[in-house]
Amino acid sequence: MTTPKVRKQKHQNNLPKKDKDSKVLTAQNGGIASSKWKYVAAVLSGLTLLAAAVLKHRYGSPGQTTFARADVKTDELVNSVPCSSDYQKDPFKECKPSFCGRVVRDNVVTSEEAEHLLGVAKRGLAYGGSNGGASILDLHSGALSKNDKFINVYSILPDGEGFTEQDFSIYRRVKDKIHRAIAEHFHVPLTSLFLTKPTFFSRMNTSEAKTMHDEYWHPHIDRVTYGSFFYTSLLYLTTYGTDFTGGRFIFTDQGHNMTVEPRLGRVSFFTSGSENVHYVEKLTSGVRYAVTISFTCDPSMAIADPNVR
Ligand SMILES: O=C(O)CCC(=O)C(=O)O
Repeated sequence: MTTPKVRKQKHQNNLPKKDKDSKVLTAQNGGIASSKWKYVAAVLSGLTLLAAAVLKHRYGSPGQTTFARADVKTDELVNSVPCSSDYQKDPFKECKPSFCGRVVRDNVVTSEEAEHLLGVAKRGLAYGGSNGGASILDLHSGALSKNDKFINVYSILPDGEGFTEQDFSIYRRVKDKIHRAIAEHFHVPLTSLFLTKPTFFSRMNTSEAKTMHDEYWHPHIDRVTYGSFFYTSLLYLTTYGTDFTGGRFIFTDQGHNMTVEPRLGRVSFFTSGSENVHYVEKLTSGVRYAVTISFTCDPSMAIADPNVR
C-alpha cells in the first residue's frame, strides 16, 4: 500500500514528455506571466471596487435600496408589501389594514410646523435627557428621559416655563394632518382610527447606551413593542447628512433593506405589523430629532389630544 505522498511522486515521474516540458517552461516564464496577470487583476478589482462605491453612493449597497433620499423632496413615495397575518384575529374590520406598506411624504407638514416642533423638543428635553444615546419626551403623559430613568416633566417645570397653547395647537394640527394622510392612504374612515400612546419626541446622539432604552438600533415590530399600534407615523425634525450621520431608518425586508433618510418635515407612515420590521442605524455624528405619532383601530386604546397644563 502506498501513502498519498508516494503516489504523488510516482504520478509526476510518469508524466508524458510534453507535460514535463510544459511544466519546465511555466516555471521559467512564470515570473513575467504571473506579474502581468496580477497587474490586470489588480486593475480590474480596483475598477470593480470603484463602480461598487459609485453605485452604493447613488443607489445604496447591494441588498439595500434607498427608498427616500434626504436630498430629494418628494410629494409621495409608496412601497407596498404583503400584510403579515398579524391582523387576522382583530375585529375592527373597516379600520385594520386591508393592504400594507410604507409611505413617505414631504408635503403633509410645513417646514414652519416642523421647525416649531423641533423647538418644542429641544426646550422640553433641556429639562432632562438620558445619559445614553436616546432620550424621549411624551407631551401626553409628561414622561421625560432623565439620566437613567424617566421623570414627569409637568412636575418639574418651574412656574411660567414649559409649553404654550401655541405649542399644543401646532402639535394637534400636525397630528390631525398625519391622521388624515394615513386614513386616506389606507382607505380607513377617519372616525375609526384613533390616536394612541405612546406618542413621543425622540432625540438620538452618539453617546454610548447606558440602559436598554438607549438601544434604538434593534430590529423590532411596533405592534409587539407598543401593543396598540396599527399604523405608525414618524415626523422627522432634522435631516440626515446635514444635522447627523448614521441614524437612517431601515425596513429589514427579507434579503433586501429599504432605507428612509430623515429630512426636516418628512412624514413616514406604515402599517405596524411584522410586515414592517425596522430599526434605526446607530448615529455616527450629530443629533437626530423626530416625533412618533401613532394610531390604533381599538377604541379602548385611544387617547385624547394633549393640552396645555
Ligand atoms: O425614529 C425613528 O425613525 C424610528 C424609531 C423607532 O423605530 C421606534 O421608536 O420604535
